[in-house]
Amino acid sequence: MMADRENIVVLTGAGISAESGVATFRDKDGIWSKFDWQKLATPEAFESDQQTVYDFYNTRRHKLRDVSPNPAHEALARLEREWGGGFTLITQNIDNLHERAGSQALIHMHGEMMKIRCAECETVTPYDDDLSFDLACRACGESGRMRPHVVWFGEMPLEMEGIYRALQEADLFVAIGTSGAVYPAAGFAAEAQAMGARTLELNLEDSDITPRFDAVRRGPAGAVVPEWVEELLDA
Ligand code: BV8
Repeated sequence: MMADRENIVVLTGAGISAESGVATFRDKDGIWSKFDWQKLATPEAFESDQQTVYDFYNTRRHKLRDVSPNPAHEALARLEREWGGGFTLITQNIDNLHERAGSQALIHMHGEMMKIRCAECETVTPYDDDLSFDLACRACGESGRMRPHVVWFGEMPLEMEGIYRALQEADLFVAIGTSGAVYPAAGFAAEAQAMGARTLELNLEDSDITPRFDAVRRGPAGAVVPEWVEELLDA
């Protein structure tokens, strides 16, 4: 019986958005099998070939207009609404499907695709249209220096303090649809476990961090997540 006052921390990765039609990164025909992350998702890439980085993110931003949250996103939003204890949702994803499903206690540790940031003054702005050199920063006026508000390789993920606080207080840590290939996110299960949390992995298949979990459930997130949430709320 899960006491209502227990604190749950959920970490999601690209696998939770796969059934919505958003490409994952390391599956068979994933994004990094077609594109070189070193040429597209690093600050150096942005400095050396800004237009190519713009094209890469504009293409993905366009695709986001044609996809919707799936039952896994909706189940997590329901859990947040109906759960009696603490609930924190950390996502590695830069899509906006969790918020569109109604999640609010949400940490986008790798940033958000539908926001842009001035590379000069760091001001972040929601923005739906294409990234281009013509864009000027509304805060400092600098033009041609707007970048996706996304954490690239080698950059510090966002809200790390809040994340480590949530991991410290977690009674249950659940990873959904992540390969456990990218740090520091891939280290969260071990950290939570070391601080006394039980750990559960919901994934289509084994990941790099499966050995870190007390329990695993295998299957597509769209089926496994609603099932798990139903059980939790009915307990
Ligand atoms: C950092 C935004 C210091 C961009 C991303 C050398 C140079 C520089 C850095 C490093 C280096 N060596 C190591 C590093 C650290 C590096 C790293 O870990 N590299 C890896 C490759 C070794 N990390 C960093 O650079 C990070 N910053 O370290 O700063 C620091 C350290 C500690 C504390 C503070 C600061 C920054 C990393 C962020 C990079 N940005 N994304 C963009 O999206 O364009 S990372 C990229 O991978 C994705 O965004 C995603 O967030 C992330 C993880 O991928 P997953 O979400 O797990 O997706 P993946 O495709 O891999 O897996 C899908 C999973 O879903 C699979 O398990 C599959 O089975 C499952 N699945 C599929 N379908 C379904 C499903 N599950 C359920 N249902 C389904 N239907």
